[in-house]
Amino acid sequence: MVARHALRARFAERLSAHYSVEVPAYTTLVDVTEQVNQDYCGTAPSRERVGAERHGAIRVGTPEELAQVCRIFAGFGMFPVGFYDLRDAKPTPVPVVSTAFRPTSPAELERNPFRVFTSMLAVRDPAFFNDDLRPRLEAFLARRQLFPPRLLELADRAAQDDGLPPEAAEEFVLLAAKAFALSPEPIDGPWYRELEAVSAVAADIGGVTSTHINHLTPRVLDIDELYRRLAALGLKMIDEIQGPPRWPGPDVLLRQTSFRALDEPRSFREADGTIRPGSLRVRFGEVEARGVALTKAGRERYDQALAAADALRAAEGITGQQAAARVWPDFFPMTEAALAEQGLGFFTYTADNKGGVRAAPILYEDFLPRSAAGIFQSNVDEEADTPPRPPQADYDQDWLSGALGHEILDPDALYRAQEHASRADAARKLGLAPDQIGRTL
Ligand code: OOG
Ligand code: NI
Repeated sequence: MVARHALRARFAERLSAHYSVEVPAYTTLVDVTEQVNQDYCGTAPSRERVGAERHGAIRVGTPEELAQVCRIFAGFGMFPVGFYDLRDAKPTPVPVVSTAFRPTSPAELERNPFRVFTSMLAVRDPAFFNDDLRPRLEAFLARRQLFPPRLLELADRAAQDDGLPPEAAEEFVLLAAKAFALSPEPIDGPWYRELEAVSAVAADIGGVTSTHINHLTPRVLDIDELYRRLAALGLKMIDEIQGPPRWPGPDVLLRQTSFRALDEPRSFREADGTIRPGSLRVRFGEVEARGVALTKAGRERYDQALAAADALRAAEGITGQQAAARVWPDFFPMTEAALAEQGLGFFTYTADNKGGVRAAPILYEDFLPRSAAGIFQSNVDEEADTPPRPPQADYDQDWLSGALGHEILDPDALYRAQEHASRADAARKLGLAPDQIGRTL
């Protein structure tokens, strides 16, 4: 039997191999990331894990497609965690609602933490799609088949048996990777452009008959250094780093940055039936650095810090990262110990032999809606002029769980459970009550 975690590792590897052929700059990104990680003198908790660590992003069009994605990822031991609504993103809304598929237990994350940020087009939302366009978009999406029945069948078997025999395992990984590879099919030119006028993301999802990995992101241990090295190599970094700033205190949550990929050749079928060569530039390279997972109280601080940084940035005309670095000490303590004591971050607690307790930060395994919106935005050629309007269709977390046929798990609850289990364990070893260990929940 090939266990699900091994299937997941092979799947991530295969996607990475495909993607480096499709987007050559990705190879540079991975190489430089590996150099930076090697040079990094900090204490990386698990070098093995970091070396293989990737997240991908995919985008689908319908609840049915999303339910199929959910079955495929379940075959790799990846489950929907977190709900992200990017329709009210500022300054430009993105017409999607999203979740992330990932392993959920600490042991499975350690084996291979591959995760995929997965978005579904908000077709029903009249803020984006009017009564003329919507039925045609729905009909287009209803006609396509993203995943062959055999892939779904193998996925269901892998999920049920927690793995597959070697031959079926190979077939499963192959079919899954193929389903997310870029299709050479000509694109319907007029249709693609009509959607593009509404939103580049809508065209990327609903303008073609297949889906594809939009980006594949390695994890780096020093993202500022990586940013400098990539820029020095002449890669066009489109953005400053998104998320928390570099500062002397503990890194929290997630910091990400990206670069524009080059034009990718695609052919277009025009209205008169001719096929003409063209190009699209929707796929890109992204890299991320991960820090401590924050509690609800910590997340509130984070939101306050971002708001303060926004205000400072607007007032002084400095970059978002500069502004965040200035305001950060007003909101976050300088040490991990203080993050734990103040109940702002999640930690695991381990009893040592001398009756003491060691706290270790729990890594943030999820995404940030605002950074995600920034990543979406910064990588489309020119965003259509979608005026910010409140989302109008009720795509909420419950609705998305129903569409998936699987409950969307709450990231906060997962971190809390992990912290709680470690505290209970340490307490048992030391003959104490769980709430005597570390801070009280
Ligand atoms: C997903 C964008 C979000 C991230 O890292 O926050 C994302 C997409 O572009 O489809 O991947
Ligand atoms: Ni990403």
